[in-house]
Amino acid sequence: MTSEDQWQAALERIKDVVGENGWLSDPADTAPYVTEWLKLLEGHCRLVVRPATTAETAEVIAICHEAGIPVTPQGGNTGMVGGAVPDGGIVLSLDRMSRVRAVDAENATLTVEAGCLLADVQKTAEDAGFLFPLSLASEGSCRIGGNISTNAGGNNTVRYGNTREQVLGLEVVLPDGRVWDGLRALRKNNTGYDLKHLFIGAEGTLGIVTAAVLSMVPAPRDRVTTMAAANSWDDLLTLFGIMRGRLSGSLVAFEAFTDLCMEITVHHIDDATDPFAERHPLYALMEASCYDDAAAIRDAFEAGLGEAFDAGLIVDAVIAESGQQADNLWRIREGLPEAQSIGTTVIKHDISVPISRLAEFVAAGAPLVAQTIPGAKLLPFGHMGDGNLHYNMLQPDAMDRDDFLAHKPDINRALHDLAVSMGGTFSAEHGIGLTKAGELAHYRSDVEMDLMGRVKSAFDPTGIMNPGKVLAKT
Ligand code: FAD
Ligand code: 2HG
Ligand code: ZN
Repeated sequence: MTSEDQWQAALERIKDVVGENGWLSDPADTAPYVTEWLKLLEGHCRLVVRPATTAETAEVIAICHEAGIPVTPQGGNTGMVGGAVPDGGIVLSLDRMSRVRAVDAENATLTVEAGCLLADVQKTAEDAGFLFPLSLASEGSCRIGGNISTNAGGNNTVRYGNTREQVLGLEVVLPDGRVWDGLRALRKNNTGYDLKHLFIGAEGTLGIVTAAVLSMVPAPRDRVTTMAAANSWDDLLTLFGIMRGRLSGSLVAFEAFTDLCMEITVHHIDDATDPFAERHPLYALMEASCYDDAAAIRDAFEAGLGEAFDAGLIVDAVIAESGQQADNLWRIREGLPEAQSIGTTVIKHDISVPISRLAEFVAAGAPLVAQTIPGAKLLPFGHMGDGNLHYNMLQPDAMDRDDFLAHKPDINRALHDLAVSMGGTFSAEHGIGLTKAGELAHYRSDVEMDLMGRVKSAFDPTGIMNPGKVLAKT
């Protein structure tokens, strides 16, 4: 038998395992699974496999292991770094594994399958009287297995941390088809290496997450949302310090964006309206959760904003008077990922630096962009309260798309060098995937790359799991 015959036979066995609703091969059906959300990369695969259970997933992976077929795991395919884009082999989509297996209110935990939409996980927690605090603009289409595999950040991390902080246990199909049942719902468990942390953020290179035990937090009784306008990043940084001091653990989000961001979302996104009478260079969107007295939180915000006005740090501010108004303020921020690329091309960054150096990064980054891509329009926005900025830029009016994108490696390197020189990193929340594997090898030390390579070969000695992602093909 040729290896092609062996592959063909293996693919037929996979089809038998998952049944006729569990696979797709027609290019019209597979297209959404091989094209990434950003539409910059298009992959190819022999089959999209959609198992309905962990047992089916394990059987499929055992066959792939035996035949040496590469596997690209996929959740909602909303990733920003090409991690779910296949280069041959099969796409293993978790989209049919979307059951909630258990809700334990006394333990404040949920057990869900990896294909649950993040929005459904949030709703399940809400129905049980809790909050599942992970919140991303993609929550209607990303899936919890994808969130876990990218250790997604998002908008509430100032208070609740990244996805890693919400995960207590995992069930994983290993690259040889065995199932690791680590679905423990424990908050304390010091029994050897904590294996789940290796799979969180591994971007599908070590195994397939099929289910997770997630920790819920008490549902806040209310929230207070406010937006302030400022003239400089330095002023916003000082404002953040004031608000963090006054609100302490109640501060959930501190997002920042520029006036061009405001302009493009208001222009492109339905229901996004500028709450201010005049335009300003910068805006901060802040939210606090109220577990006790909403009036006290509101007072703290008002006092903080008053202090910032008196010090000349902000020039205007609005406090939402209703949930609807709060949602409108969030609409501006959450519309940005979509709005920024309508009718133009965007080069994205996902850097983080110590919060104290964020304004310095913005100031030092601007001339680098001007030198490397004259005329590029800067569009920085993001999770200022975490020191994580999407230091994005739009195509200059006078430059065509291909010329603009040709500058990407140079501007990436310049800005990544800058972040690293400030004690920061080139990838704060989106991960490495395909597009940043070269940067990982460049910036991580030989010792780190050696250890990561050993972890990879220990879990996946034949290299079938998401090849070329995180660790570049050698
Ligand atoms: P996919 O894109 O399908 O996969 C991502 C990676 O995980 C791939 O490497 C894939 O192989 C792997 N993977 C997926 N499922 C599994 C599994 N079950 N087992 C093993 N590996 C798996 N990200 C943020 O961090 N913060 C944000 O604020 C944010 N906002 C966004 C807003 C928009 C509008 C969009 C489009 C994206 C945003 N993202 C954000 C990026 C993206 O939504 C997240 O990275 C998300 O966690 C990806 O989930 P997914 O289910 O779409 O995963
Ligand atoms: C966000 O924070 C996402 O909105 C997407 O991480 C960032 O589009 C981007 O660059
Ligand atoms: Zn982000």
